[in-house]
Amino acid sequence: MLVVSDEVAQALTAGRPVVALESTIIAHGLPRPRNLRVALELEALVREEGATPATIAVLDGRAHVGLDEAQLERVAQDDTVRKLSHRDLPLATATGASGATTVSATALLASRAGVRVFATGGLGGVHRDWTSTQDESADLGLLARTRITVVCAGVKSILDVPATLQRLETLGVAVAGYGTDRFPGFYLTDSGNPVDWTLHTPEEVAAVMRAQDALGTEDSALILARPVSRAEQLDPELHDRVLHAALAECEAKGVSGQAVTPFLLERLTEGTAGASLEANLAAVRGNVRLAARVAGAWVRG
Ligand code: PSU
Ligand code: MN
Repeated sequence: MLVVSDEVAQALTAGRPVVALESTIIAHGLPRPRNLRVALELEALVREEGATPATIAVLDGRAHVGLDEAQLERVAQDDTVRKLSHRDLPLATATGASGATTVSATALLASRAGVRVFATGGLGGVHRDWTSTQDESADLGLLARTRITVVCAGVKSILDVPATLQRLETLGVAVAGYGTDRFPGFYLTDSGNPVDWTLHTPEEVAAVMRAQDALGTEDSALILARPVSRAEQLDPELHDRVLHAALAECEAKGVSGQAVTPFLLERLTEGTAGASLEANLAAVRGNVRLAARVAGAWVRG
């Protein structure tokens, strides 16, 4: 059921660096037709840094680790491609469905295939209306029991960031800022929250990964939070204004479950005339490059 592409399998066997990439951001997080160009660009960035990209998705009931261009096109363009979190994987594979994988499903499949480093934009987390909806992304629980390093720009700013950080602490997931002691805010350089640990080089990150294994604690993740630069971030005032309108609209329209995150991301793109999209892409590009360097340091041991 797990189909590892020849290119990814060869890289893993030869001990070359591999970076897992998620597909939900492509299928449901970015507008078309830009999403396909971004998917190809992210893979090219991984290669430029000397690593092999492994974009992950489920196609016709088969979980793929490493997609070719035609498969990436399907993920980006096919309306029947669902959004799959890890709980959906057995349902999708057994019924022959196709779907893009969220952070939780991507991390699970990457780790099963032996890929240790994964890059994305922002993690899912605790939604702001948690007390009434109990909407907490499945990303958090899965990362508490999966040995993978996720390079991200923090958690999506549409969320309750302090509550998400608290949940990560409770769940025992390691979190470190990359070159910063502030937890990044996805579109924003700083979420307004501190982070307890700061790492400065890919080699230092790889050393933490080795320490996780050496200590033999439960198989949890390492979250490496890399901020988007101040020059590339979304204007914080514009961000707050548009987000508050989007959250109100989400509630008024009764959007719930898996639809919440794509709805809010789309409203932010529209409400900022594309500025949030550019900040999102700047964050993802930087994360992908850093993940490739971390994967390099990891395999060099
Ligand atoms: N990061 C982005 N854009 C996205 C996502 C992350 O820059 O679209 C996706 C990830 O796949 C993440 C998902 O796992 O949003 C979270 O969705 P939910 O809140 O429904 O768990
Ligand atoms: Mn959710």
